Parts: sequence; C-alpha cells; structure tokens
Amino acid sequence: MTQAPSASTSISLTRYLIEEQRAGRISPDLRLLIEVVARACKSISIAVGKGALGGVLGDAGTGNIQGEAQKKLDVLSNEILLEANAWGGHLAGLASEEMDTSHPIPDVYPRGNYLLLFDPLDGSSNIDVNISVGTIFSVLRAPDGVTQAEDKDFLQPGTEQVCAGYTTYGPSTMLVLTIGNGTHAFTLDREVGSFVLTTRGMTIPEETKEFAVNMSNQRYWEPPMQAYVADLLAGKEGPRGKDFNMRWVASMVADVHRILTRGGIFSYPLDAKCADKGGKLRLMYEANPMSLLVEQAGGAASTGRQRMLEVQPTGLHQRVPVFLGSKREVETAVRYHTEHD
Ligand code: AHM
Ligand code: MG
Repeated sequence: MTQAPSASTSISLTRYLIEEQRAGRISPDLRLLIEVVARACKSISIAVGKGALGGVLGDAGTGNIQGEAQKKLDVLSNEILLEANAWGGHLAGLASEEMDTSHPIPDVYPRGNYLLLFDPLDGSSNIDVNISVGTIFSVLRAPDGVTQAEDKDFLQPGTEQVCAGYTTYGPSTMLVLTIGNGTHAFTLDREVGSFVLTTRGMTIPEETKEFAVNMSNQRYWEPPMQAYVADLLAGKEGPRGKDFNMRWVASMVADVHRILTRGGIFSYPLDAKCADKGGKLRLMYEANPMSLLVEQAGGAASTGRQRMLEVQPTGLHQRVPVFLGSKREVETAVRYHTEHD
C-alpha cells in the first residue's frame, strides 16, 4: 500500500522549487513564475470545484480565435492567469489559446526574460458534465534583448521550453511539472492550500495495451491511421498479437495524466475535417508542453512523421496531429505513417 506523505516528510512545491534553484537548475525568476502559475491554478481549481453553485457553468456567449464557443470558465480561467502573471516582473509576454494575439505586459510593471503560453481550461466541453478538465502551460525564454514580446518571439520549437506543466481538476487537483529534470506530480492539499510532491520521476511504461482516440472520426482518418487502428482492434488474432483496451475522456489533460500514470498511447490524428487546419490540437498550448512532460517521463511524442518537439512553429495557433505516450507504441504508430508515405 502506498504511504501518504506525512506533514514532516512531505515536500511542498515551494520547497521543491527552492531546492531546484539551489541546485542551479532554475533561476529565481523561473521559480517565481512557476509559483505564480500554481497559485492561479489553485484559484481556477476553486472556481471549477464550485460547479453550479459558483454560477460559472455554461456558455459565455463569446467565441475565441479558433472560432469555438467559449465557456464562462474558459474566460474566467484566462483572466485569472493573465492577472496573476502580469505584475511579477518575470515575463516579457504571455500568449493564450483563448486570445488572438500575444498579450503585452502592462507598462506599469517591470519585465523579465520569460514567455508564458497557456491553454487556460482544456477539455472545456466537459465542464458542464462534471468531468475532469485542466490547465496546460509552457515556458520559453524571450529572445535576447526582447522585453516586450511580439507573436514572432514565441515561435520557438518545443525543444526550447524551459518548463512545461498542467494542472488537472479531477477528483483531486494535481500539478504535473517538468523543468527538464524528470516529470513530477504534486497533489493539492486542500486543507493547507499547497501542492505536495506525491510522485517524483513519473515513468511511462514502454509497452502498452491501451489506446486513446476519438473513434467517431475513424472514417475521416488518413490510410496509415486507419491501418494502425484496424490492427489494434484485431487484437490477439491480428498482427499485434494482443488485445487492446480503449479509453477516451475528451480532456487531453485527463487522457495524458492516465498515460503518465500507467502508460498508453494518446492520438489526435489528422482527419478530413481538420486537414485544412493541420490537425485539431494546438502545437504551442497543448502538444508541445505535453510532449516535453511525456519525453521527460521516458515516453515519446510525434506528429506521426516528426518528433513533436522539433516542429518549427509558424503561427501562435498552429495545429498539429498528435501521437504521444508509451515509447514503443508511439514508434509503432509512426512506422505505419512512414511506411505508407
Ligand atoms: P479545447 O482546448 O477547446 O478544450 O479542445 C481540446 C480538447 C482536448 O482536451 C481533447 O483531447 C479534444 O479536444 C477532444 O476532442 P473531441 O471533441 O474530438 O473528442
Ligand atoms: Mg485545449
């Protein structure tokens, strides 16, 4: 049985970050940035947790840059993250999945060297049905000499991320974080109000028998994806020689959290409905941070044809096909694509 961390032995997020700073792995400004994001996520967790009692369920009556209807909690979460991060002096700019262009730091505040990107509330179609949602974030360095970043300054490949993480608002609220030194999970102690380190060094098993995909898109997929999933479904009698199980929460944060915990492959491939956009999921706000977390846990992440973290972004809201999770399974999915091309 796993032992709950006792008050005397538990390591808070603050202590973890201070120890990483002392070890020279993060700067004081990056430590502050992560603390501020974590604090904002606690506020979002409280708003999400109130549900119908908070009066925040339902549509906001507005649309975002992606042409998607915004939920009240999408708008609120975006505001919480913007406000929390504007004044700290650690950023040269912010960008959000919910905003057309990057967000300047108000003139009244000092600037720093980092760029913060986030999807304030991922999986928001699940809010109104009380299923897990989450916040995803990514941190880059501002180019030399840039103190007020423009959109082009954010267009760096995922390998340049200095930190990535997500918070999942589920039965418990968890923060999963990497600063490039493994992927670690913290659980929110709601009584104390602080995140406590509960898994140091998450490790994704290399092999899996579990896949996550929206099967209702099957007829729209490209031929290599059709062939790959057909072989998964063929089970023991098919070329893969084993039965696979399927899970799909439709909240990327929850699906990736399961994969970081017990393995699996997550995919949102190219399909005929999203081909003109390049995919469904966003490179800068979703695919890159999740790919860094997965690689740091020993997994792999790809577009099906290229390592995700090496994609050179061309736009803030660029979309990509996504395959990530257990290393051998991602390699297999990629092989179907490369052999077909
Ligand atoms: P969102 O950022 O607007 O919530 O969209 C992203 C979400 C992911 O969390 C999830 O994997 C996917 O969209 C679900 O898509 P589908 O509705 O096709 O199941
Ligand atoms: Mg999203």
